[in-house]
Amino acid sequence: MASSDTTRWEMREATFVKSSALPSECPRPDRPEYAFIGRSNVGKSSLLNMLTGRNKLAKTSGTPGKTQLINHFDVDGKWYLVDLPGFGYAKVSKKDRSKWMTVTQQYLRSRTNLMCVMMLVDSRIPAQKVDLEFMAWMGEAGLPFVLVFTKVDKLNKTEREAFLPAYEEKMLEQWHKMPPLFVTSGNTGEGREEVLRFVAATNVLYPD
Ligand SMILES: Nc1nc2c(ncn2[C@@H]2O[C@H](COP(=O)(O)OP(=O)(O)O)[C@@H](O)[C@H]2O)c(=O)[nH]1
Ligand SMILES: [Mg+2]
Repeated sequence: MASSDTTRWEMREATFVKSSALPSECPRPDRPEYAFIGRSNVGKSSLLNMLTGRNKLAKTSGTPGKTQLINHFDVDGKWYLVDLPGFGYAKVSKKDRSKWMTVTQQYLRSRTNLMCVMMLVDSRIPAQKVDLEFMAWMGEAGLPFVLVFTKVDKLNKTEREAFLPAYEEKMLEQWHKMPPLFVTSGNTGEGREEVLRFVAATNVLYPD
């Protein structure tokens, strides 16, 4: 029953499934899927590790722009977490950036099992044009997404009170209302329960 399933949010085991260069190489879309997207270095791999409680599941790195593949992780044999290549890294050539955009948009459009995109943004950085443009594209494509603020452990008290209203103000120039949002830290585990509860509640909507 849906109502009881949403109370079971804790996950047991996450395992790496495969890395794909193209959407056509991805695992069969036979279970609900959640994709992490965001600029290089925003903390995608760290968040994935934090959620799954496995420090080295996704490779994290101080060198941005490293993940160039679509990485699928299975959670409890029930759903997929997907770590997508980061975008917007200054040192990546224009050609590589447009290749990234093509592959990513193809992936997002073709995954029939994609429940929601998790758009990661760094809580220390003001709303970025590339991020806002990408969200606009998702809106037009009819792709549901949530906002996940990362690295909140790096904020002092004043910054912590200010970042969300500032981001909302910028985003509401473009949107009527805010999407669901989560405030997280890969370092402290903040936001883990909220994100996993959201996934559990959304998994219930997956057609059998
Ligand atoms: N303090 C802090 N550092 C983080 C957090 N998440 C990621 N980082 C650091 O930010 C850098 C990029 O993280 P990574 O997960 O590889 O980003 P990705 O490129 O989006 O996958 C690494 O040096 C991480 O240690 C966080 O929540 N808090
Ligand atoms: Mg990464």
